[in-house]
Amino acid sequence: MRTALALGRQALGTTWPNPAVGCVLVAAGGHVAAHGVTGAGGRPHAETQALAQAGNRMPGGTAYVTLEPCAHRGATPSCAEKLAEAGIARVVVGTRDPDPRTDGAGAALLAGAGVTVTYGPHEDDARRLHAGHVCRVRLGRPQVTLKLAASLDGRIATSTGASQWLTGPMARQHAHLLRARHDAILVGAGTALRDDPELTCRLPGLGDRSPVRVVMIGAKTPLPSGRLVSTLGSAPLWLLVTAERRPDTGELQAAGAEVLELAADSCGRPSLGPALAALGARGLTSVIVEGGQAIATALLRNRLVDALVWYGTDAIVGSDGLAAIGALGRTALPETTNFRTVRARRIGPDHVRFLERAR
Ligand code: AOF
Ligand code: ZN
Repeated sequence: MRTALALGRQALGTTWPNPAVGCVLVAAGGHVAAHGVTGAGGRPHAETQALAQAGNRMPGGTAYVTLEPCAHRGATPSCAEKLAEAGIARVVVGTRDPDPRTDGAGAALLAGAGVTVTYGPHEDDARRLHAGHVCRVRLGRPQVTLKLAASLDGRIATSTGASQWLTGPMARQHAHLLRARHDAILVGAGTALRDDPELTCRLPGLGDRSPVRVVMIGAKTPLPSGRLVSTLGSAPLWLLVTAERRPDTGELQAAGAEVLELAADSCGRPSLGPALAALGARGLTSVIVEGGQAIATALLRNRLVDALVWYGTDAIVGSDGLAAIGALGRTALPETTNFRTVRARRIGPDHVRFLERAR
């Protein structure tokens, strides 16, 4: 199961609108007969690929699958049917698939065919691997992870706005890996203008793993230009705009950017809830938010952040620097304990903490 989870994790960011499932097939004799992982764009499913590799070696064998095998038939039989047909005796499932076409029906189909089905081990890891898929199925929006790089005192820039070199090269490479493992990256137009970022994954060998770049356009913020536009050939660019700003986007659309029109909030920006729902409807299962302060604060205020990746440096900037998070208007202390650290480690001279929303 750990191998299957690792396979799934490697495919994160490449399989949307489908989950990144990993599968390991062990033949009756106890040796690994095949591996499979969901294909780019979501098809073929992991089990299909593994079964094709295993040929006729599976009677009496065991399948380890990170997500409950699907029960729905498309052009081909469901994965649950295929596993049973291959003569597999036992299927070990990481976590249940909430997709209404499966949601227990995959396991039931297997059990009905005489296959033993068990859940776990490592169910927590399987849930984490498929959190984006589960979020999209249950809430209709992608899982939202907020990435921040802040000083010891929680500042993301000095009073002059200098922020680019806050964390060291190792933390920055790690952040590029995060980009590769998410379906999309979301920033506000202010950040796009100030930093002129590419928002691509530039790790050696992972150049083709850049996520969809999504920019939230406010009532007055300038439209993206510079690197986001010049790199349109290497990664998609989606613009979230209100009806009011839509007429401004013709040129960018002609250059290949996609424009999603949304209802405006009270400040004339696209409303966050509907914006995320629109991204979910387009198939995105996970987005990583990379700034700036306004969008991070608005997402937190609306309780739309599911996870945090918080890079910390040993620098002290002072209260004249820019705070990572703006005013939230929270007064009662219990309200402020929203996240818990699930993992933390050093990364070069810096630290990284992974936090999840405490349910
Ligand atoms: C599996 N194995 O590797 C994946 C599964 O549009 P379709 O027909 O490809 O079905 C998509 C659904 O299949 C998706 O919502 C999820 O429930 C499941 N994904 N299932 O058995 C896989 N990726
Ligand atoms: Zn399937």
